Amino acid sequence: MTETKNLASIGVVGLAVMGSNLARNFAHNGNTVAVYNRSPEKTRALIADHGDEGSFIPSETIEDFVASLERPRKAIIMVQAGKATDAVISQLVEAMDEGDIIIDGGNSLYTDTIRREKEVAAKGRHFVGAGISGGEEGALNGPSIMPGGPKESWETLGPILESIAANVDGTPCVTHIGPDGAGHFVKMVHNGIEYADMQVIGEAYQLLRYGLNLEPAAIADIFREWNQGDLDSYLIEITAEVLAQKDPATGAPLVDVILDAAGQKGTGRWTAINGLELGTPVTAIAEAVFARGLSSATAQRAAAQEGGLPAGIIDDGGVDPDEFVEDVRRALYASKLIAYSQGFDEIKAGSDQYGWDVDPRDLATIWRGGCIIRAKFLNRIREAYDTNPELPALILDPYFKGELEDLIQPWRRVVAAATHMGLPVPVFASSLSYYDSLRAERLPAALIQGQRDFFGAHTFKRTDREGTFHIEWSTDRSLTQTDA
Ligand code: NBP
Repeated sequence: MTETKNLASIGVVGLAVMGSNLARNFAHNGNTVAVYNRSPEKTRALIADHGDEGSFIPSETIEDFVASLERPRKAIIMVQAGKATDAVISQLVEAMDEGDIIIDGGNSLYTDTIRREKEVAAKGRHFVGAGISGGEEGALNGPSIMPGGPKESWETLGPILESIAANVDGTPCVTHIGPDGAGHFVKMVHNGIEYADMQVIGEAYQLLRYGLNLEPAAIADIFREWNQGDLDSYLIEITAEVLAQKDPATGAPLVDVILDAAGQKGTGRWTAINGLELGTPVTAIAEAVFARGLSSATAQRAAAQEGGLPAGIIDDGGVDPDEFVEDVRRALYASKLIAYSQGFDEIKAGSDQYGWDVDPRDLATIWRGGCIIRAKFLNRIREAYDTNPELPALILDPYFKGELEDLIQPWRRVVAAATHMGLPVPVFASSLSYYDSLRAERLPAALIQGQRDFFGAHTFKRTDREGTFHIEWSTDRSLTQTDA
């Protein structure tokens, strides 16, 4: 291919589920798209099945692919995260020229993105790690896109990414998040929030199903109704669809024939690990990741059931069924609020640590469409950060504080009832404990500091005076100031 031919404004490398749909989305929106996949069959299949949907330039070598791009060349990598991404980056760096832009649209770990940007920049090319959310459907019809990387690259890339992103109230669901790994970091936390959001929906289902003994179809109706109010979101909407679905093989409710062992690909786990590393409690997200892990420990669960672990006295929690449905809705809403509040805390902590200057308003804006956690509720989050960009915690926003006035009592009732019913609600319960910890005037951390000083002379601070202190525990138990 020579450069006198029509050139593509953007290229996509990797034409599996995400890449092929993204390439079609670019083409549908008037862009000429260069496409390349390691195995040429996928490239040929894309052109055979969808070549008439827009302007594609297929290539079967990376060199031809690069030659088919207009300058500065812009190529989005949509291959498996990890080694495959590194391999494709090396090939592109080799084939491209100074000033060209390599975009990694996969679910890469943000620390890999930071490393890659340095390596690619050292070779005179630009590198942008961009989180892309929305799965297959989003990639085709409009995802939410979270690009990091240098600001100059955003100026070149912005218009083309805006052309394919989801759009809410005239605003595209894409913006420059911040330098180097900021985009992938934010996408990671987005996925962590998604884990928590799915788990709280699961816990609500569990309570209605096994606490109130409602059938899946009846619970589907409840979720449909919930989707008309504060909980209006993509995840609640699809939950109703899944619960209403019958198994084509047996006619039983589909949810009853699906093995209850949840899979995961790692982004939730990264969010939890990162929360631990930053010292930011993302308990709702971590509990959701652990809940998936526990569900998949099928052998251990079977042994626990066979072993007949004592359940204690189980009862119906003394609940009125109608009131309980509404209580569960409120407990779900409250726990979800905690998950988002913690997720935004983690983003702030990461942004501070790496100097990214991420604006929480941008996230609340671009997550309103295209992505899996899209929800009406994000408008409220945007308003909260619009009013006070320096909010110490999302739940301290006056609107959400007002909501919590209505949510707190039902939330307590539901956690108590779940305990009576013997039903697990790890995120509902841990989120309530987090909330009570945040509000508590005194925490048992004082006792822990005393213990640490006892066994390890780790010292402690006092409430009544400045300085660092130690008790001579093994001798006369006198007080010494260690920093005097
Ligand atoms: P996969 O993650 O399943 O990756 C398959 C693609 O990677 C194929 O094009 C394959 O080429 C290519 N590839 C591999 Br594997 N090793 C390669 C190598 N060494 N060199 C060149 N190409 C290689 O694809 P996906 O599900 O479309 O996801 C793409 C990216 O988007 C991933 O990072 C994923 O985490 C992320 N993502 C996925 C979703 C989703 O809903 N699926 C959502 C959001 C983000 P081949 O055809 O020659 O084997």
